[in-house]
Amino acid sequence: MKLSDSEREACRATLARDGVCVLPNVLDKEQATAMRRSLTETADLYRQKGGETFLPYLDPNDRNIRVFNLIGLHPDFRELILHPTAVSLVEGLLGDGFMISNFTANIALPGSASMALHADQALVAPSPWSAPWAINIIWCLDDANEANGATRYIPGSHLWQSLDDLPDDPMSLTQAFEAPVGSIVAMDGRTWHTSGANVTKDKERALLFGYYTQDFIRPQVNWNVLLAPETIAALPVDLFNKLGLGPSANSRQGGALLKAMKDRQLQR
Ligand SMILES: O=C(O)CCC(=O)C(=O)O
Repeated sequence: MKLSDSEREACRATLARDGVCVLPNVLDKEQATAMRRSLTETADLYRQKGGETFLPYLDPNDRNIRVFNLIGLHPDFRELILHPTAVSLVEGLLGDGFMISNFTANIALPGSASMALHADQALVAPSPWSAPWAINIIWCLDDANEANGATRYIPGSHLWQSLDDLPDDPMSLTQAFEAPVGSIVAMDGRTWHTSGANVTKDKERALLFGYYTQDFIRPQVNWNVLLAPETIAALPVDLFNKLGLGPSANSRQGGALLKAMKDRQLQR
């Protein structure tokens, strides 16, 4: 699905107002089912090789299955992270100099409970959080709703600039998003949120979290270390660059500044 100008504008307006915007039908049923299958296979294989999918520092019990390093573990996720609709939303908020900071999955099984409330931008940059420097693109590989533990967020909390702006009982302000399988949910990196509790008997909730930041922020993972050399060697050039694997690192703003200075000198 390619976003029309009016869809992009509507999403941008909702994101600016609430800090979250749901966009349905980005993947059709068949694509979402295939991606869900890839996720299950990836999680199973990761565990078979000795990887741990329960992370006690994140989740209160083992009913959340966490899969990190999706980029390294399956080619489908290498493609998904630069899906044109996702990129268009990311660029709408951050501009085209964004980098890929992380790509992870959280499958909330029946009985899973909420993690700690947090904002992802606050995890990677000091306050004040006065501009959007990060965004999550959440892929819904199952229907997501309040009962099965859809992400809970606080509408408008992306405008809070520091911990001082948090109210006394922020959890009471959270609401779950509702999004059918195949949707993406764009979430401003400053939006305070947490995983919901899955109180169903038998409904799983698989979400993927593509996390993108401005290029002056160090990614959450070190892709050079995390990805196998043969994976890096086979990456398409756009993904290679957006993972920051090329030789130049934090030089984009500097390049623009030097050019501006030169232009000024030429005018004298
Ligand atoms: O699974 C969720 O709904 C939220 C996950 C999350 O916020 C995180 O892993 O940082």
